[in-house]
Amino acid sequence: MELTQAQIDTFNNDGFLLLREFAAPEMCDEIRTLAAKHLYDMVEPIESEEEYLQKQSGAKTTRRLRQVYDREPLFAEWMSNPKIRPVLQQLIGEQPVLLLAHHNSIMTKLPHVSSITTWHQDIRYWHFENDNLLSVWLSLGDEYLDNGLLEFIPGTHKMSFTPEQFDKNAAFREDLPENQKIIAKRVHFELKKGDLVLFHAKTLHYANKNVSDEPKISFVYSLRGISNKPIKGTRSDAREIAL
Ligand SMILES: O=C(O)CCC(=O)C(=O)O
Repeated sequence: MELTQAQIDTFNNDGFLLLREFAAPEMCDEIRTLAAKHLYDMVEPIESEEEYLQKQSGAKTTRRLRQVYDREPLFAEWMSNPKIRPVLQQLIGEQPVLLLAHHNSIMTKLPHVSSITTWHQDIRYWHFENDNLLSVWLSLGDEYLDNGLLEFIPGTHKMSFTPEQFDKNAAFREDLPENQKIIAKRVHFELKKGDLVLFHAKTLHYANKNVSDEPKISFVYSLRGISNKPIKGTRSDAREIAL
């Protein structure tokens, strides 16, 4: 598959691009079934809600299965899917490289116990020579506002912010009037099984808690352009796979 120039322009202008019905529903079901088993068995490494909220608590509510590339052959197959390669190449402008240190995850928002994912740029904890970085989000079921749908603020990947616009956890502060004007431009689009969202690592995004009765489960992985090297000695300087 190849993108049209209009789709490339949308990604470059907005910092995200939606591709409907990209992945086969049967594959999504298979991934979801395998993921549900890892979630149910709480197979480590896991990011918990308590860790995300920096709470000292013995309880552990799963928020994300980490390091999914090595968990199941089907997960690795999806992350190196040949159909998406030309799309990645078009958006990144050079050979894409899978980052196993970042967003190598199956995200979940469990009903009633999940938290809000505050406005943030993924790049906040990443360390590369430049920001030619993106993530691929695959919806494994219905995603809508009540179960924690992703929301984006168009154009924020091209904006410059001051450190004061973020809190100590690098979340974009909602209490500042200048930030509120930016947040007012938020957009969302409901997702169905197999839909894909590609988004730039600097695009501000957010997801509400899940107040529905079903878990929201999505697959997300990240890539860099081959010339955009990780900074030595940082968390980003880890195992990668050139596609
Ligand atoms: O909570 C979600 O579903 C979104 C997750 C997210 O944006 C992130 O981990 O960067």
